[in-house]
Amino acid sequence: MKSYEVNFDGLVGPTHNYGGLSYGNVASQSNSQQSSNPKEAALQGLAKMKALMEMGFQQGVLAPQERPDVVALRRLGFAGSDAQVIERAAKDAMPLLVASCSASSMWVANAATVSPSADTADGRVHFTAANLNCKYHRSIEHPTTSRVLGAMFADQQHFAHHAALPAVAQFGDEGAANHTRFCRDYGQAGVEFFVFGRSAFDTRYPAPQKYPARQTLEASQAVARLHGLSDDGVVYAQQNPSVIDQGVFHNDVIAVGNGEVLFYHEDAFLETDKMLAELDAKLGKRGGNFQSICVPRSQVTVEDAVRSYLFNSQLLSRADGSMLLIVPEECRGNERVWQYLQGLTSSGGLIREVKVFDLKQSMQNGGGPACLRLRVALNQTELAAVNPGVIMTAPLYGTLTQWVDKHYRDRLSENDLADPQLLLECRTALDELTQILKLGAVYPFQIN
Ligand code: SUG
Repeated sequence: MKSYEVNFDGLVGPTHNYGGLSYGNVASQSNSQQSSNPKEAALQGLAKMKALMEMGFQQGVLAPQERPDVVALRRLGFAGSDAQVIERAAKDAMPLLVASCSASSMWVANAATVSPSADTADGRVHFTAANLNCKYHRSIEHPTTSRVLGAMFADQQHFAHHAALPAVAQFGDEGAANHTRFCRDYGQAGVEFFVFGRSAFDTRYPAPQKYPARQTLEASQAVARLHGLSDDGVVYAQQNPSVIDQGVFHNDVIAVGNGEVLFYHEDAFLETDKMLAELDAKLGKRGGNFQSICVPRSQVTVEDAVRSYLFNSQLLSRADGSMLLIVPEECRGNERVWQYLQGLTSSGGLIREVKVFDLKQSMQNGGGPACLRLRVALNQTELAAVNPGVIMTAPLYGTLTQWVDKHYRDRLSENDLADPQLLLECRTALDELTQILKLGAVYPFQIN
C-alpha cells in the first residue's frame, strides 16, 4: 500500500504579534514590540502550503487558536465579562495579556509528537500533544491542540491520542521539533530519533548555562512508551548544550531529517559519532541505508544557522528519489549559507534543489518553514480516514485566502491587544473557519 508524508501547516491566527515572549529564541527577543502584519503572515503561510500542494506533495492545514485566551486569563484571577477581563489584564498585567494573545500555535512542529502506525505496538498512528511548559504563552496551547487534532484524526481505529505530559519542567516536551523519523519508506517500520536538551533526573548529562533546554530526556522517553515504540526503533541523542546557549532552542533549528537522510550541523549534538552509528545500525536492521550530511562549522557557523534558519528547512522526498529543500528567504540573504547551498545542490548528491519562501512574518518570531508544519506519515487507508476538510486543495486555498482577507488586520501592535473588538473579530473568524475545515466545535467560545 502506498504511504505518504503529509505536512499539516499551521494557519497563522488573527492575533499574530511580536511579544518578545521566548527567552532563548533570538528572533523573538530581538523583534519584541515591533508591529506585525497578521494578514501578510497568514497569506505567506498559505502560499507555502499551496506551492507544496502544486508540487504534488500531500498537504493539510491545522487551525489556529482562540486568542486572547480569556479562559487562561480567568484562571489567573481576572474576572467580569470577557471585555472586562481583557481591560483589567491590560491595566494590571500587560505581559499576561500579551502572552494570552500570542498566535504561537502556528508553529505546529511543536503541537505534538507523531508516530506512524508502522512503528507502534497497536498499529495505529499515535499523537501526544506537547505540554510546551517552558513558556507560559505556549503552555496554554495543548487543550485546544488536542481538540483540533481529535477533530482532524477522529477515527479511533487508525488514530490514538494522548494527553500532554505532566505540566512540570521535568517533563518539558516541545513535540516534533525535537523528533525526526528515519525510514526506507513511510509505510515501513522506521527509527524514531528523539533529541533532548537536558535530563531532569540524571545529573550525568550536562545542561546549557544561559538559555533553557526545553526538552527533557524523560519527556522523550515517556512519549516513546506512550506510543508503544520498540527499543530497536528508537534512538535518543543529546543536543549540544553550547548551541542551545547560542539560540538553538529546538533541535529543528540545527538539524532536519527525512527518509534515510539526516542533514545537520557539525556542532548540533553531543557524542555525534556514537549517535550516527546507532542510527545506521538500527535503520539497517529495518532495511534502510542511513545517510548523513554534516555541514561543517568552517562553512556555516552556528550563528549563521540561527540567523538564516538553514536547518529549519523542509527536506522533502521527490518521486525520483532525489530530495528538495524548502528554505526561508533569510538563507539567500546570508552569503555563506547561500554559497553552501549552491555547492550542495550542484555536487550531485541527494539534495538537488532548493526552493526559497518568504515567511518573514513568522521568521521574525523564530519560526521557519519546518516550524510551521507537523509531519504525519500515513498509508492510503489512514489518509482516507483523515477529516477531508483539512486536506489542502485549490478550492480550499481560495476559500482560506478570502477568509484571511475578510477577517485579518494588516497591522497589530501591543496597544491593539487591549481592544476587546479583537477578541470578537477572532471568534467570528474562527467560527467560520471551523465550518470551512469541518472541525465541529473545538474552541472554548464554542464549547462553554
Ligand atoms: O516557541 N516563538 C516560538 C517559535 C517556535 C519555533 N518552532 C520550532 N522551532 N519548531 C517559540 O519560541 C515567539 C512569540 C513572541 O515572542 O511573540 C514564539 O513563541
